[in-house]
Amino acid sequence: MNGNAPRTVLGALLAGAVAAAVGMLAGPADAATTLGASAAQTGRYFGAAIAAGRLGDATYTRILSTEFNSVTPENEMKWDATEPSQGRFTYTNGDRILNQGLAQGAKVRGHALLWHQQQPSWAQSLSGSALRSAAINHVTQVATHYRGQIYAWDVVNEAFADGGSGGRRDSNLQRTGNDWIEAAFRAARAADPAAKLCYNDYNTDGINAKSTGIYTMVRDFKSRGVPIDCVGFQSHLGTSISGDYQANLQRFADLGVDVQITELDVAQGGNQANVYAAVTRACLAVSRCTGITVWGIRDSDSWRTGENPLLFDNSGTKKAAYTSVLNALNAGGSTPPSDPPPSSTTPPPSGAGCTATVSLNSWTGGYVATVRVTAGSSALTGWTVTVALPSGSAVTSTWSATNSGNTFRNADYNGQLAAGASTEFGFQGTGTGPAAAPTCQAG
Ligand code: G2I
Repeated sequence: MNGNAPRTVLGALLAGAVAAAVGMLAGPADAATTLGASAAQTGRYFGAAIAAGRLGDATYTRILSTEFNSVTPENEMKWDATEPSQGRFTYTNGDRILNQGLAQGAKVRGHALLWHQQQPSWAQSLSGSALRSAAINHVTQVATHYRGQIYAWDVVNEAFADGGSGGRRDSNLQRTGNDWIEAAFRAARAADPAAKLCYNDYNTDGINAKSTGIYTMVRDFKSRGVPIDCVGFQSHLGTSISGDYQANLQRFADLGVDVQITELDVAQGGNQANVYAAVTRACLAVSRCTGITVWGIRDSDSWRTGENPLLFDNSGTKKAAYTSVLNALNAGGSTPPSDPPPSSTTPPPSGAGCTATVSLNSWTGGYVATVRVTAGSSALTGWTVTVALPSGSAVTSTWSATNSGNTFRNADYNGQLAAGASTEFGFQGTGTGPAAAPTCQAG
């Protein structure tokens, strides 16, 4: 018995020391210990660009799944990757990124539908209307493949010129006509009404000629009802940050779009941790800044070879910049407004036959309607939905149904519904969308 006494005392001392250490490490009750969890405390995400080719690296995937609640494919959803020859689409690597994101409960940012770089060679050799229709088809096909699964798409990337002009960059896409950007946004909206649609660019990290050119375009789009929901600020930064970084984000947010930091990396130098913290604080201070993405995980994963611009070193160890970002996130900030619930109407009580509900994604001058058809107490072999459209509204495109004016019939593949089962179709229209519940008839 006596022999046990010293061990008991030692055990008690050890237990006390461990408890004290745990208490110190735990910190304030609401301090989260990963980037994603900490950002989520204010309703934001913290993401990383990831590469399909690195998903077999255990250190990489451990950090990815622990720290990040959003992912962006670094290259896998670009035009050259998804449509290597015209009309032949390959989604293997894009799908790997998507599935990794979904499996870990992360948002997936799509990047990028149209860009003057990383075009397949067949597209580089096109021009004029052939290029325009190939580009719009590309947007439609890729956004349709990922329909319903992408949080936000970079629909158009880097279309503005550097320097003082504030104008568009010359490119094969620009030479198809100045309206190529809005055509791309409209096609993306029709293909995936649930995704937020972003314009994304670099050297826009303050109020300057380039960011003002983009600001003017976004303001014009909002005033004419071109569907745009967000602007991405890549934020590939050097050793300092512009004093009006936050003010620049705010002026875009004030136009009625979300803003996102989409490709953050910062040259390593004495200031790296401070610059990272300043960007984080700026996003947190702007209520419509919905999240931050860093462009890679470890320094060795970065496109900026030798600049060590990321939050983890080559061996996957957290850097000072990591700690400064986590602390800034844990200090809290404004809360993004939650998305307005889609306006929806109440279905009539269900019996035999069917019911339909509609939800709207509207902008000035247009809308996308998603209609959910639900079978009543008996199975259906077909359905017809009639939607009352206000005067001045016309249907311009329909998917997963055929229409004649405001009457929609099931497509070949979604007419048969078991009792109580549902399907969806959608349409895009001009003017304002339906305000009353649609009617649904079996057959
Ligand atoms: O350039 C940095 C970023 C600027 N904003 C748009 C981003 O999409 C862009 O990302 C980079 C990727 O990080 C690089 O990984 O885009 C580059 C292409 O412009 C990517 O580089 C390419 C190489 O140029 C190719 O040779 C290589 O085959 O990555 C490809 C896949 O590893």
